Amino acid sequence: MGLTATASMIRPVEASRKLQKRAELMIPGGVNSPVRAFGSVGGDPLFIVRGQGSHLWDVDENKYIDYVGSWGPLILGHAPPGVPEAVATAAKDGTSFGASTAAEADLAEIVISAFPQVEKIRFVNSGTEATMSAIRLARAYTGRKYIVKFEGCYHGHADALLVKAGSGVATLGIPGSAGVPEEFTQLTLALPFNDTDALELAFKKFSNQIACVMVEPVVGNMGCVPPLPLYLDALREITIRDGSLLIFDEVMTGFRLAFGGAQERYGVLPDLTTFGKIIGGGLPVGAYGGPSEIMNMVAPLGPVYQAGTLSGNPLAMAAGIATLRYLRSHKSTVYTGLEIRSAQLTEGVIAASAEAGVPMCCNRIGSMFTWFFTPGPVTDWTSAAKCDTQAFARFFRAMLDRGVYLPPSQFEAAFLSAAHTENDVHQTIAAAKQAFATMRVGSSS
Ligand code: HOZ
Repeated sequence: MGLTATASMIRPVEASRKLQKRAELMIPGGVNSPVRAFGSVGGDPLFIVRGQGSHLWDVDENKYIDYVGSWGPLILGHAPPGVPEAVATAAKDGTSFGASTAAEADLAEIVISAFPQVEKIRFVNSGTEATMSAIRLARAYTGRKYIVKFEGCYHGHADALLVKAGSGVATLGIPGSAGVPEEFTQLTLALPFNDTDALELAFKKFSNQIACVMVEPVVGNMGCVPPLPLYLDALREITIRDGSLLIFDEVMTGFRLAFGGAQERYGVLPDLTTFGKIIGGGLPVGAYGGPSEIMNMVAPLGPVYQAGTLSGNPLAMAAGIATLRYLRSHKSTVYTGLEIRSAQLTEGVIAASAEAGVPMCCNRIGSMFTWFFTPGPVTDWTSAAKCDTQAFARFFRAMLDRGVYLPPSQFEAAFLSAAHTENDVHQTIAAAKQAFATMRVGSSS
């Protein structure tokens, strides 16, 4: 039941293991982002050689049905027709200029057309950059210092946001990060998600001092946790009442839950929106946007400084344009298909868990979901933290051995893409049935 790296009985892992050992000599933990190290699930981190459609192949020639999708952006699957070609065409003309190209306005036009509240947008290189810039802007616009975030939400690794964070921070079970002076987080108020009373209280105590409330409208970073009915409406109402800005971090949900993101799906419009890698078709991109009145405060028009040599780089713009144009012209079929297959998949696995007597629940919104190893319900970080993470680890490894790649943490959302077929869904449910059979009490697989 331990999490040590024992060789899989079912699939070869030698080549991945060898590469991991080599990487560990030069890169902390052998990885360039902590959750890739499989620390909470055990076993050998995968070294990927190729992705196509719904599948990944590793260096040991194992093939997996992929439900990570590069942590969300690959809504069309790996290397979908048109996207690699668009990147290759752009690359032939040069990879980066540190100067403007027409593609930036082309991508801006598509994002703005999908998000009515976004009149202007600034491209950056990651979700982390997007969220920290949006907060700087909110503070400048309101002239206030405090920010509100929610326990279990993760908005990248900027100092002020590493407070009771989800994702890798929750996975590692640490409260924040060393190297962040206490003074840097004193202006961050971390409240329980889905708790309107807690928010009311905070606004009472810090009336006219809170610059913004930043939230993942559907949380993906403590696993998938949707807002309770009318919760987002309450956030909207309370922030308007106090003159604070509401920021939706749609790094995961933008273009994923609907073409217009969670704000379209729930009908609640924030002041600012942050975006991530999906708008770059999986290449390194982030963005933040909102009404001109607020965005015009960003340099060079206004006093809020934010910059980046690679921001709006032509390769990422090309991949983003190709991805979003495809999504826009196939909207109804893509999102309907994602809904149907994701429901089949999640319900099939939960039925199998019930049959096997494994206490579990599932949260799903559209093609974003998590199987939690707790009877549930999971509505916030307190309930998510009740999960049996050891059971999740055993399930994760058993699924991997059967050719299914899930996020290597209980506290990350899984994603289905438009490339996943009914056959993938059936295979995954069959794998889950076998995985549950290996998880009987006392089993060490
Ligand atoms: N930001 C990603 C979603 N939680 C996790 C990926 C990573 O930290 O590498």
